[in-house]
Amino acid sequence: MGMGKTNGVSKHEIPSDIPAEAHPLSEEPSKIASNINYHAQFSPHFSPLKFEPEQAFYATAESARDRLIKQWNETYLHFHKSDPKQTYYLSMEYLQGRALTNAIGNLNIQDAYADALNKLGHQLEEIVEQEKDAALGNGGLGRLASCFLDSMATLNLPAWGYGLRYRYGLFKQRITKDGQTELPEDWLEKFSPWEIVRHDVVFPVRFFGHVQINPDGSREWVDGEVIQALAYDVPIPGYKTKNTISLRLWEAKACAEDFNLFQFNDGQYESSLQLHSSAQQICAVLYPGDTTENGKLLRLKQQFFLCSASLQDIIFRFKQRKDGNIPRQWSEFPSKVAVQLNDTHPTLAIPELMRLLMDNEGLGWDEAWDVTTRAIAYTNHTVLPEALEKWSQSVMWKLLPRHMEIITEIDKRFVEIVCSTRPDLEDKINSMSILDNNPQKPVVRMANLCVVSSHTVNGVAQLHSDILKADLFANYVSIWPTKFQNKTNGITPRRWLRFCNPELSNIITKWLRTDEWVTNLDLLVNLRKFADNEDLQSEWASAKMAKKQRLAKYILDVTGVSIDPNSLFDIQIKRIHEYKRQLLNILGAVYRYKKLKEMSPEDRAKTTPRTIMIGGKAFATYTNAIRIVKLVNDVGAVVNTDPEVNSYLKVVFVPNYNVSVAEVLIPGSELSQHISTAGMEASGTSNMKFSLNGCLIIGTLDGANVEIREEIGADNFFLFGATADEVPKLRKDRENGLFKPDPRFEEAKQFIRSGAFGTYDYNPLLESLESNTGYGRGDYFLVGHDFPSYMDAQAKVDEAYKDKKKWLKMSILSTAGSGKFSSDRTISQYAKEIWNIEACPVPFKRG
Ligand code: 26Q
Repeated sequence: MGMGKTNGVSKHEIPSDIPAEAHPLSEEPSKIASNINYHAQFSPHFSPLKFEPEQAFYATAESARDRLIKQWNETYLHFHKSDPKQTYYLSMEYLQGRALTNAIGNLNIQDAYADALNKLGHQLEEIVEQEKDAALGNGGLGRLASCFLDSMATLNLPAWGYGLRYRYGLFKQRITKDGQTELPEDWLEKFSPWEIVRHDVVFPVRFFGHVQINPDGSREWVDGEVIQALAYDVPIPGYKTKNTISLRLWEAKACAEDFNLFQFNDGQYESSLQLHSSAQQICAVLYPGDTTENGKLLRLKQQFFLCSASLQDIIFRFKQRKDGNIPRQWSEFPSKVAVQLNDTHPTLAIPELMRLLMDNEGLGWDEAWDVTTRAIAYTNHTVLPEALEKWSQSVMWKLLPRHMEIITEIDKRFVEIVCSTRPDLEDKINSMSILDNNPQKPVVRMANLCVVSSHTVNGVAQLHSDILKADLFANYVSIWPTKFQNKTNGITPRRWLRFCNPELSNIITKWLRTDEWVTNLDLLVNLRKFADNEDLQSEWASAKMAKKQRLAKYILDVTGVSIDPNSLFDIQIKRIHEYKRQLLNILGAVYRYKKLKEMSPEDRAKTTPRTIMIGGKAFATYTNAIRIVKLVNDVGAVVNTDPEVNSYLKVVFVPNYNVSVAEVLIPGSELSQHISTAGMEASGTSNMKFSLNGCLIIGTLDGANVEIREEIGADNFFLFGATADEVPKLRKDRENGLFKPDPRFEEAKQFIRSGAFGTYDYNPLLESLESNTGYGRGDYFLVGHDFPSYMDAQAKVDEAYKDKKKWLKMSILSTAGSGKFSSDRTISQYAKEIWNIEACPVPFKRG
């Protein structure tokens, strides 16, 4: 049915017994099919004669969107009537990935959609692959924001996300013989079926200009350029609940008055459209940075654009939800509004809220400060000094003159109070102040502004929060001992197990005799008692094998490399960064390869066959990261084509790592590497995703690894490396020439230097691993120190894998111990301990 050749336009034909009729809410497959057909025929995006997988995807997505819109309107109305305290999550990044499986899965209507598509001659699995990832983020921080939205919706919390609608998301990575090249990622090439433009929600955002003092003494920011922020809403459905919240993404626009028709008619096209072009730049691209200090004015404009538009919207809603005709008191604001800053990127929300309250609403300083500090909370995601945002004071004065007045005043009051009440901190105040007035390079320290102005500051894993308190923010802790909290990150079990790994999910549901684990992940501990059960183990092994086969097929499709599903699948996927130590991984692989080459065929046959997969994007200007990508590819090219060795070892670089690729890799993984230098990875979240899918971890005591190991048991974790408190001394020793390298480490480096993997100049990269050289910082990331214990841990992995029963047991125990890492747990803690908000479920109406 449906496939035959018709008029030369499309191979797929919609069967004539399926009328094109709108049935937006029916749950019956034939009516859903009609509704999909209706969208295919009447949506203005494609010719109605086409019903290829691509058109089928858009029509299916639009039919799912019909349901979401209904729930989403009901949710908005319900929140409006109930008037609860609401959280606004401000983030420069969201890594949403694909939305179709998630939407119909959360609506619990997946099977009916699969049936409906069958009737239309398509397969659901094929259709969902048509969707482009929405990659409006770089990595962990952006994906965390997306997991949080899923949990907020699922927990029925009155909460919203705010972000920017970047025209181009994170770049597409292509691998050539020269390594990585970057291409623009055109996620809106056709259109996104999930966003709803809100032409009625527009706010002006000003840049530049100056501060005017009015006759009554009030201050007002005037002139400069004014750009319009237009809202696009993406509905975020909760799992098996009516609650559907919003991710509001702002787009920058100039308005018609800004178009100088006179100039245009005079042939001055560029100047006539000057503001239009200025507006277009703001949301043109996501800023691709995980560390590097770079790109100035435009990034700052983006940050302010997000903050100003979002706060105007929040204030508008606060005023709109009044009690009858009685206007709200401003003192009520913090009991109605919680604003969470996802890192320092939206710090300007602080002076912007102060400005709106004082200059627009007429509040005095003290009242505005009280309201602001009680509303705002800040999450830190890094301790790397180069990733702590600092903005040039002169750039800030130029772009945001009123905000700089306000920041200066916040700083002055803070310094005054510390100096008058805490003489013991006198010698610390220079590092604690918000303004760094170093005449060489005066800057605003955004993290300090956040700490001073927020009621709560949190880290993202226990170790990270401890380091923040002991180190980065130690002086503030002595002033505000209760301001600092930990909120260990989490991941949504819907996307990261239930939907990406239905095979394993069904086994879990069968053995737990309930699917409640999907919203109560702690129930997974009940798998522990079956960890030795042979039936469970054999079901577990087949589910893993199915996912390994799918992964092998994927790798073949995208790289042409054929990998053996019977080998140990070992994966490291994350942004390429020296502190994450992909270099340690590849040096280990190089050493393994060299030893395999030296072995007799008999000895080789006794080794554990391994497929090492490494994926991740490198920031284009981060030279060493780019070199690491090249090295992994070069090692792979040699190893994979070496007939002596390639049935025992393969090394694959997985191109263009993103959310959808992760959804294929993680379920098929058996070992994953989380091997950052201790103290440097704030949390990590992919470690949680792997663990949840029954993958074992080789890792350092860093970030959330520490807690994962606690939960699943030390016996089930391959630990190695220095601990965070040993790191400073080891670095000193290294500088002082006290470090004695392990011969295996020297051998691996020497093998690369010998040209075994080609003639590319790897010296700068390898020199970064040496002490006191011109390059790098003298093995700052301690690859050399950790190499021997890493290799020992890898040998234990090889041994453990030989004992299939033991490995399966460890795998089951990994899943069983992952309950803590649900983002539902994380978000419940934020709701209770930071936001002070409560669930506001939309009632299910009868009939
Ligand atoms: C900073 C200044 C200027 C321009 C860009 C940036 C910038 C942009 C993105 C700085 C950092 C980022 C992203 C950071 C990030 O993804 N951090 C990760 O956050 C995760 C969620 O908490 C943690 O699990 C990871 O450990 C952390 O690396």
